[in-house]
Amino acid sequence: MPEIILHQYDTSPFSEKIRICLGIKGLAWRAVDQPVIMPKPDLVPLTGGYRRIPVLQIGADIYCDSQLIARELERRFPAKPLYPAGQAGLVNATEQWCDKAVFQSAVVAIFGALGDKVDPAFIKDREALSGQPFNVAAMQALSPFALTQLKAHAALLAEQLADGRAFLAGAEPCLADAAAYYNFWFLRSFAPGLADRFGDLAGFDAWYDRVAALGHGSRATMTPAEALSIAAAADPEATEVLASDASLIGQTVSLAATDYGRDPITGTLVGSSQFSLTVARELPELGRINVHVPRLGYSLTPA
Ligand SMILES: N[C@@H](CCC(=O)N[C@@H](CS)C(=O)NCC(=O)O)C(=O)O
Repeated sequence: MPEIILHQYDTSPFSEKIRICLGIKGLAWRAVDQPVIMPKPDLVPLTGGYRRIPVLQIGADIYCDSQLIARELERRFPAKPLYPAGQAGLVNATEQWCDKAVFQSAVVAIFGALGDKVDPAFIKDREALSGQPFNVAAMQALSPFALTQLKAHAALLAEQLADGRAFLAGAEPCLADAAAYYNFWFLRSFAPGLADRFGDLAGFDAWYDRVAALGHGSRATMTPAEALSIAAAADPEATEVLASDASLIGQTVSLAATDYGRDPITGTLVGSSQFSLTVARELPELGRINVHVPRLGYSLTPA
């Protein structure tokens, strides 16, 4: 079985979501630490342009976006399900909610609280990422409001836990817990004083501690050079194709996130499902690499 390689950095909240998923499944994996800001010379050759974190690598298959990474981990390692039977709707809705609305409130609350301590190089990088000003002064002004929003999100989670269940979907943890947890982990890691304010939400802190205690599975490290050589030595897995996409297969296309970090990934469309799109890229130093993105939130443009 090829190794699970996660391109990540320790302070990345979306990486924490996936690290908790790896903990839920009790998997062994290796972390390749990537830079927090551009350039990312050991990541971009693998992804073909995508710069966001995390990225999952299994051999010569590269999975972009935590949404698809969670789904791929489930496909390959179904034990200890991230999407428990009968709960997929709840899990997917919770993930969308937390990755968008809760994350946006967390960013404003945290960076507003950090204020002048935010590194100017980081600000410049994130402006390039989003195509918008990273306005710390505006975030400072909005931070108290963002905190009230975060607390209201936390209250919705506490409401779900009110019957005494251990985790959001019942007795066992799943992706809903990982997705709900990581924004509050982000807050506690970067603005610990702010996170103290959730203690009055019955059950919330105990749930947070239970998710934290799940851990990250069995983690080891890998150098970027080793990850690249593993990709070079491997062949991508066979891909499926949706009948409705058959006419596009074999065409050169660009795939890009539609929210931020829209750098296109250009290659030959070789795979599609309801949930993913796959392009093949041929590189002299790496051979063939298949890059997979989620369908939801990504555009496909004939190149
Ligand atoms: N929808 C993406 C969002 C990923 C994301 O925003 N990641 C942040 C780090 S947590 C990022 O890539 N920031 C810019 C960077 O690290 O270059 C996902 O779920 O993976």
